[in-house]
This record gives sequence, C-alpha cells and structure tokens, in this order.
Amino acid sequence: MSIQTVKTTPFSDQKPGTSGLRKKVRVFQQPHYAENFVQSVFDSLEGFAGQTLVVGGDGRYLNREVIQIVLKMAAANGFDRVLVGQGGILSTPAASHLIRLNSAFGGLILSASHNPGGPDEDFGIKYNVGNGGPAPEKVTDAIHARTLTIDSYRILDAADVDIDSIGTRQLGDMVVEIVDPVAAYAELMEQLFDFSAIRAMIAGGFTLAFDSMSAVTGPYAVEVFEKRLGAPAGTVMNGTPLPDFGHHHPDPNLVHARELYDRMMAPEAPDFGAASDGDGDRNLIIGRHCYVTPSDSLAVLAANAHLAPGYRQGLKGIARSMPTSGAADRVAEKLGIPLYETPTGWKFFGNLLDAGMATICGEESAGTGSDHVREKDGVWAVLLWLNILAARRTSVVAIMADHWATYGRNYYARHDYEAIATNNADALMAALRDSLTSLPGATNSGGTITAADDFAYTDPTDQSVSRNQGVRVLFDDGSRVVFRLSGTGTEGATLRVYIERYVGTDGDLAMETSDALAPLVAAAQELADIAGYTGMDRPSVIT
Ligand code: VG1
Ligand code: CO
Repeated sequence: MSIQTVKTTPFSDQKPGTSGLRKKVRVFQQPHYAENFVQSVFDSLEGFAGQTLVVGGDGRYLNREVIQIVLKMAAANGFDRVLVGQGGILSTPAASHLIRLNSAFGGLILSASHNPGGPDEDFGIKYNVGNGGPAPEKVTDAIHARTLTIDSYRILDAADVDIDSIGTRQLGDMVVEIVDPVAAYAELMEQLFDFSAIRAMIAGGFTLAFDSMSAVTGPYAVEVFEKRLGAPAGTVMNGTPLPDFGHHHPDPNLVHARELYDRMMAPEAPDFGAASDGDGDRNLIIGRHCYVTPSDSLAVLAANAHLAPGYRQGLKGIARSMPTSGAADRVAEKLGIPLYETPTGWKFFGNLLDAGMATICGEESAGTGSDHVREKDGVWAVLLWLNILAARRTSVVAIMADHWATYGRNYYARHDYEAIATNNADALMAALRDSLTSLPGATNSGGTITAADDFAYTDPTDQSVSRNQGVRVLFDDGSRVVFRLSGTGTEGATLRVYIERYVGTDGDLAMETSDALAPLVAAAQELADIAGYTGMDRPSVIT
C-alpha cells in the first residue's frame, strides 16, 4: 500500500451551499471531482494528524463508492482513525452525536438530504467540525477557496475496505472502525426522554405511523419506535434505506409525504404521524386529522420541552432561522428567555448552542433540534412530541388549539418556485433589492409596508457577519413576506417565498391557511412580479 499524489485541476463549481456541496451524481462521477473536494476540505483544516474522523451517509446512490474514496484519502492525509457507520449508513444527527461522543476532529456526511437520489439525481458531501455541527461559513469559504487552486490530492493505493461487518481493520497506518449506526444514538434518546411513559402510552392503545421515506431513518425508527417503545411492527413505513429512495423525493412535506398525509386524514387515522427526510434531520408532524406546520411545531416543542426529562431544567434560549414564523418568539417571550433569529441553515445555530445561549433551535423547513447534538434531528423531534403527548395525555389537535388560544396563531406557508432559469431568479432578486428603499410607506394587497430589508446577521458569539440572507417585507399588522433563493438545489434556481400573518388570541384562530394568507400571496406577486420573471402562475410546491 503506497500513498499516491495525483495531479488534478480545479473545478469551478465546488462552492458549498446552505448545507454542503450538492450536485448531480453525474457531476460527482467526473474523474477527480469528489477527490478534489475531499482534499480541499482536508487542506483547509489544521491539526488533524493523529485524530479521528467520522464518516457516513444516507445510503443514497454513490454513498458506498465515495466512502471508499474518503477512507483512502483520510489514510493518505494522516488521520489516525475513521469511524464508519455499518454499510456506510449514518443519519446526520447520529453522525453529529458520534463526532461529539468520540471527541473526533470532524466528520464527512455524504448526503443531499431531501433531494432525490439515484444515478440521475443528487449527491452531496458536507464537512462537520469537532462540535458535531456543520462547518461555519469561515470554514466553508476556506474550502471553496482551496477548490479553486487545488493541483493534487493524496490517496492510498489500497483495496476497498469491508464496511459491512462491525469491527476494526487497518488501512495503511490508519484504523477503520465499522460501528453500529444506531446504538449510540438510541442510547442518547433514552437519556433525553421518558421512554417508559411513551411505552405505556403505546401499550395503552395510542397508535402512530412513522414514514422513513425509504431513506436513512428506517433502522433508527425501527429500533426506537418498534423495538424500544413497543410500537407494533409496521409502525415504520418505507423503513429500508434504498439508493434511489424508491424513486421518491425523501422530502417530508405535504407533497412528497402524501402517503402519510392521506393516512393521517382518513377516518381511522393513527393518533400521531411523522416523517423524516433523506438524512434523518428533518421531521414532519401530522396529528390525527391535524397537520402541524414546522414553525408551530418548534413553538409547541419549546413551550412543552420541560415535560421531558432531558429538558426539565428549562430552556436557555430559542433560536430560529429568519424565514421561520414568529410563533416561537411568543413562547420565548412568555418563558422570559432570549430568542435568536439566524440565517437559513443549521450552521448558524452551532455557536449559540456551544455558548449555552440557546437550547432548542428550528427552521420552517421541518428542522428542529436541541443542544444534544449540533444538527437538526428528526427522530428526536418525534420523541419530544411523543413525550409531551404522554405527559399531557391529550391529542395533537387539542395541543394545537390550546397553544393558539394561549399565544395566538401565526398562519404560515412557504411557496417554492422550482427549476427557474438562474438568470431570471437573480434578476427577480436584484429588482426586489433595488426596490427596498422605496417600499416603506407603500400600500399593496397586503396592507401598508412598514419596513423592508435584506437580512444580515451578526453572530453574537464571534461577531461574524453574514449578509444577503433574504429580502423581508413587513406590514403594519405584523404580517410579512420573505423572498430568498435556495442554496441546496442542483438544477437552475428555486425561489422560496415565505408568507406569514399573525392573528392574536382574540382573532379568528380557525381559518384555512390559504384563506388567511390570500392577501399576502397577492402582495408577494405585486412586490416581485413572480409570474413575469418565472413564467409560472403558481408555485411548484406549497408547504
Ligand atoms: C433548505 C432549507 C433550510 C435547511 C437546508 C438544509 O435550504 O430551506 O432550512 O437548513 O435546506 O436542510 P435552502 O437553501 O434550499 O432553502 V437538509 O435537511 O436539506 O440538510
Ligand atoms: Co436533511
């Protein structure tokens, strides 16, 4: 076995987005493409010689091949040890936990999350730092800079490593440990939640359905919900991770998790339904006949977290991404704890969690998590809901009604316009940005505009500044419309329009969301000429 130094030339398209580098599989299959990126990650880090790296992915097409590349490159670059989930499987939160548990230097997570998988679909690589969380912007900027100048990479000339059987093997001077992907994670969940109360609730007839969407959470969900909590076999739907996710998008929303949604709206629906995404960090919550928006879910979890053993001492603070609704803000206010508003993407929560400033974080895109790891965590969110239901002995519908009666309701929806020509999407955003100074005082279908800006964030722990994180337009009744372009897509551009209207406890809390938001949807069109720039008269996906 010898270390080879392979000559290469830079690729101009390896800038990490909201959550790592995501491209079509065919792009990743170009000679040197994955190797260039992995070497650029290693080149932008210091001090990993003799340290441990965690590696795993969501099982999608190309996962196993790229794991072999990463192992041989880690050995050639001087890592001492690599931990790999058996079969190459690790959910994103489980990888985050393993990094922390083993004091690893960092981890490489192979996933394109909610994006579809397969030979013609998407793949991704994300680097996580030693706190278990996604690399912050200064690290991803350094990685990107390196991808533009790289001229060689180092790789061990060796046979593939057996990643399917648990155990320790040698690769050059490096040790490869194949570990159970689920065990340590399931232990952590048992520490945080009252498993015996949830088990008793299920034994008492409470029914649930969990849709793993043929993605990574299958083994985790079977272990936790069926084996440890006693839910009957079959509770976990689509529980085997498939390289192409059974041709579905592993995106837990009302469009792609339709099977679960229909089941939850049927007359004989289970009491509780949930789904997760490709890499297991997202959660969709649907009670019996009751869809819960992710923003509301964050608020409910924060308001009730003290009912779970891991959070009995209360929360230090709540953090949410800017486009996420303000429902959690009202909970923070009532609890007398700070609320932090960050840009989109989990990498912005890490510093707040490390500093002990926030305990629970969430995003409107169905991501919630806490300081137990440094990623959002789908199974965790479902367990916290189950713990709350077991403690309060009531239904999801009743919890939501009670929540809105206490805090008022933030009607909320996200409209996505997918696969727009990139120059049209850029032109739309540029025109919006140009209009910002003239908007305050203007009136449109949404009412009178009080403020309009392009969101910028100053991290309170290290004062780093992130600009151009989304255009927000605020109305005099507290409603708002937010526009930003997705940073996770692999084809053209996706425009996300986030629409929110708050109704106080004395208002109508039982409207249809689409009715409540109709004037603001019209206002979004007036503000950004979406139809003109995109040629689309309606969004591709509404969540
Ligand atoms: C999307 C979501 C964002 C999330 C990100 C990664 O990003 O909006 O909230 O953090 O995906 O989640 P964007 O830039 O496309 O809006 V995951 O589960 O795909 O790692
Ligand atoms: Co994900």
